[in-house]
Amino acid sequence: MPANLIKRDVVTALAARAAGLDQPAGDPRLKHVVNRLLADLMVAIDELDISMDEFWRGIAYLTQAGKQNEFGLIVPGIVLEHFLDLRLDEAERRAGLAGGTVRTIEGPLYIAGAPVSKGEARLDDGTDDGEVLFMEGQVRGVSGEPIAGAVVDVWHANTMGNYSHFDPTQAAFNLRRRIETDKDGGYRFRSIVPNGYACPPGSQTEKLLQAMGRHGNRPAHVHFFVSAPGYRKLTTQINIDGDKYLHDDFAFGTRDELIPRVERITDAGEIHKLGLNKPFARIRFDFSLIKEVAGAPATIVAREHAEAA
Ligand code: MBD
Ligand code: FE
Repeated sequence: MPANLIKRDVVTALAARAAGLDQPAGDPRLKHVVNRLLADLMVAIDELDISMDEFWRGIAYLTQAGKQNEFGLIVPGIVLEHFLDLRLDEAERRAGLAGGTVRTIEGPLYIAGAPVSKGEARLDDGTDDGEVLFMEGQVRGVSGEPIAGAVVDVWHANTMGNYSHFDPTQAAFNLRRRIETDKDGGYRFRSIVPNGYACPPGSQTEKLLQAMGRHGNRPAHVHFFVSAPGYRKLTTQINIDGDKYLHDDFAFGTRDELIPRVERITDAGEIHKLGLNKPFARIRFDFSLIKEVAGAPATIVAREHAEAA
C-alpha cells in the first residue's frame, strides 16, 4: 500500500474521540496523554505504511511480553529508562540543583524489604564461591557533611548474573541488604563480585534485541538506593571495572562517574585480618546526596515491584 493515505485532520479527529476529549467525564491528564500517543501512533502507521500483518505481529509481541512480565526489561533495553534519567538530570539542573553522585537506572529487579543492619552487613550467604568483595564508603551531603543514619539499600547479581527472588535457587534476600550508615556516615559490606546480567534466552526482550542486531548483556554492576531524611533519594549503580560490556550495556546504565577502581588485595596480612584465605577485591565509593528543596522534581518514584514472598 502507499504511505500517507489519511489526512492529518482525520487522524486528529479520530484520536480526540477515541481519547474521550468530547466527554466531560474521565481523567483529563490521561485523556490528554492517550490523545497524543494515539495520534502519533496513527501518523506513524500511515507514514511507515505498517501492514496489517506487521501491526498484529506487534500486538502479539506485546501480549506475550505482558504475559511474561517483561515490560520492566524491555523499557531499559530500548533506552527509555535511561532517557527518563536524562530528563530528571536536566530538570534538576534547571531547578538549580547541582552536584551529588550521578543517578542511573533502577532496573526491574529490586525487591523491597531487605534485611536492615547498622553500619555493615554481609550480603552473600556463602554458597557462591565468587571473588570476595569488600565495599565501603561514606554518605555525605554535597557540602561534605557526613550523614549518619542514611540508608544504603543495595542489591546485585550472583556470579551467574542472577538476582535472588527472580532466581528461585537463591535464598530470600541473598545479595540484598539495607545498611544504615554509622555516626560518621560510613557503610561497609562484604559480598561477592557479581557477574553481568543477560536477558533470558528466548525471552521477548532478547527476541527484540536480536531482531535489531543487538545483544542483551549488562556489565557487572551493583545497585543502590541511598536515602536520608532531608536529602534527595539517589538511585544509582556502580560498575565493576574491566567488564567486557562496561561501555556496551544493553540497558544504557553505565556512567563514567560510576566506575570506581577495584583494588585486588593480595597481601597475606590484610587477607588474614578479614578472616579470608585468598585474595579479594575492594571498592571504596562515597555517595553524595543533594539536600531536598521544595518544588524540585521528585526523586522518589512510585513504581510497582515484585513482592518478597
Ligand atoms: C538488570 O540487572 C538491570 O540492572 C537492568 C537495568 C535490566 C536488566 C537486568
Ligand atoms: Fe541489575
